[in-house]
Amino acid sequence: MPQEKVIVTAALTGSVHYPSMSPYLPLNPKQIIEDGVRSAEAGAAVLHIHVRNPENGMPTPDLDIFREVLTGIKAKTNAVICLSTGGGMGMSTEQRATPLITFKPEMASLNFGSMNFSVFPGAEKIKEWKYPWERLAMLASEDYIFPNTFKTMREFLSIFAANETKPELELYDLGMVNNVAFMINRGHLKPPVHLQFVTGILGGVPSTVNSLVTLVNACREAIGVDNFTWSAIGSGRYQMPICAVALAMGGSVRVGLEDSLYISKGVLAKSSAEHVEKIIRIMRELSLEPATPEETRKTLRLKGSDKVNF
Ligand code: KMH
Ligand code: ZN
Repeated sequence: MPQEKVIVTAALTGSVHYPSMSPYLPLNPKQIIEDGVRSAEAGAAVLHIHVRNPENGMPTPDLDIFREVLTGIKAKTNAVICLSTGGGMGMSTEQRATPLITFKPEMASLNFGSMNFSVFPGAEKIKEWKYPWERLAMLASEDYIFPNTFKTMREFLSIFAANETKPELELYDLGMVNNVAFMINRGHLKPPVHLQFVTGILGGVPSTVNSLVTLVNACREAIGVDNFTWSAIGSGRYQMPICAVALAMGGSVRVGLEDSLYISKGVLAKSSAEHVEKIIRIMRELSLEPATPEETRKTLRLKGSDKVNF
């Protein structure tokens, strides 16, 4: 049976899209804050946050930029902040962990296995580059392995526990389900865990109905039906179709410019808020309601926005 309330997450800028791909990708703190506030007003209960160097749009672990964005969003919305610990390509594990340790958010992403993570085919479509680093970074991703070893995951999980931050486990492939079950069995993770199934990344599962059904069923078997909540991401063109499948299966959804730059065929989205409005229109047609931030805190057992360090 589908759930009645759906947690809508807006992922505002991420690190897999590049400034040359869309003039609407928010790059500086003011733009990220504005898009976050608009997305929350449109009905997103969770805002997933990366930050970028305002000079050139490159993903950065800079704590001052994070602080500006986090405090700016918190001043204007009650939305749950879900910090990224995936960071950007080439960031060290320490650089990915420091924002979590510093700001102690209610929630943060945790990528649950190492994988090829590539965006290089996208470089062929770009005619004019805004910044020189973009082309080099995109092409370098052909040889990139996103490192999330068992030791890294274990160390991250102890940081999450020490800060009472709820991990949102990002699963890109079937083997990662096994990683979750293993970490629960070893006592490094306490159920119920919250999972984010990511489809359509080159290096992970394709964006198909079967991928999502297989991942969810594998979790039901390996982790137990009552031991997880979940949400789904469809990358690029498959953002809305995968979210629609997730809704039909009783899951929650993530939208936003981190995952797709388009709002419809050939039309760039001007803000993640447009995606939020669109998925909520689809939800209402399916008699589903968006969860409020407070309902989300209750469902995911979050510590509360008064216990973060920003
Ligand atoms: N960029 C997405 C494919 C993270 O930030 O830790 C997954 C993601 C991971 O959001
Ligand atoms: Zn992210």
